[in-house]
Amino acid sequence: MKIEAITLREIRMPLVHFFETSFGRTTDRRILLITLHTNGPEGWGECVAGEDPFYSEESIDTAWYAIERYLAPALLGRAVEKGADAFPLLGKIRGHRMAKGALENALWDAEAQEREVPLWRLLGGSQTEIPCGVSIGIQNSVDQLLEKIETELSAGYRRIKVKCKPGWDIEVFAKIRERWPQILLSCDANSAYTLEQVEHLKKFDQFGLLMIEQPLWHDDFYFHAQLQRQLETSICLDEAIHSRRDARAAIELGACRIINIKVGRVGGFSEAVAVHNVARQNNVPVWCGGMLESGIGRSHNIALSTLPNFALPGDVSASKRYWKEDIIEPAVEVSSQGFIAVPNIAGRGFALKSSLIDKLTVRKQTLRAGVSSAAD
Ligand code: OSB
Ligand code: MG
Repeated sequence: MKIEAITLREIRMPLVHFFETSFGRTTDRRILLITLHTNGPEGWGECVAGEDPFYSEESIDTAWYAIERYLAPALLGRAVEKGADAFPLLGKIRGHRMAKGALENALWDAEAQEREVPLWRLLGGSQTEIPCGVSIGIQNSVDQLLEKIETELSAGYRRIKVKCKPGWDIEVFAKIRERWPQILLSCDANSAYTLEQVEHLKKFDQFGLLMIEQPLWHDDFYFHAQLQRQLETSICLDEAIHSRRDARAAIELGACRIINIKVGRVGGFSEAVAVHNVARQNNVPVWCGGMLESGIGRSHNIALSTLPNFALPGDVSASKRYWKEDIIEPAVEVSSQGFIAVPNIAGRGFALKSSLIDKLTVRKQTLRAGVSSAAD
């Protein structure tokens, strides 16, 4: 396939309910979508960078810049065979993994169409249905949170993850456990604590949590390893893992017993599969994280979740939890048992709602081989 043009596009989508983490509240999403135009099929990718550089150093604006200025020019005009060919072509540019991931995933998306195989098969997946959990943000009140948990449990979700931070943790877990002593429950701190709070974090052990996600600094393994030695609850790393090498270092240091894989955070499908493989060789289970994706990112997360070591329910959930109307057809649905049935059709398995995408687009730019830049 020859990469002839790359379109960057920003869409705006209001969330059906705000999403709050220890680093802030999101009510409207600004999402960067990539279209990779080849001489064959057209591949789509979603950049999972947030509106602001709070989860990681990337944001939609830094991703746009990196793609326009450096990443797209490294791909345009190139003849490539497969999705995995993108990563080495982008290797000279440091960081910007979410921007790279959007491009690489678009190429995998095109490759799956060209080969007429489901994307999940191309990635090496084997699970035909994937277990789903939900991530529930910090709410205005504990009662509101309990109500949300009730709704998600009756919808069939198999694991509840609640966001936490100092002041929204022990008391909240106690209330949840009082009502649901047995459910699979985990928490995600998004780096809200320091090692000075170890005595406080030890109190989390009494709640039988499946894991505590990224309790300490976003870029740390060493102090997580110290913390893990003092906790019964398993630590799961999210923010800190960017590569297969990070995964190996974190596992060998004892910094975590579980890994959350987000395909954007590690720079695309190739590295996500590699992180999965390292974890598998070390008997560390993984699960697929989410970044409030639109249907394109969601369909790519579903494909990735079919790999064998995705052993725990992920944060990949139904479109309707986020969007009034998703940009794919059909929308992602979850069964009453809490599973997504993986579509056994070529490509990403979900069609695009092109006119809706056009309606939501606020900014668009197409870059062509040999042409410096053209805003449409
Ligand atoms: O840490 O997993 C996280 C959303 C935005 C940024 C970081 C995280 C999250 C989530 C949401 O937990 C997961 C989802 O998309 O449902
Ligand atoms: Mg997380």
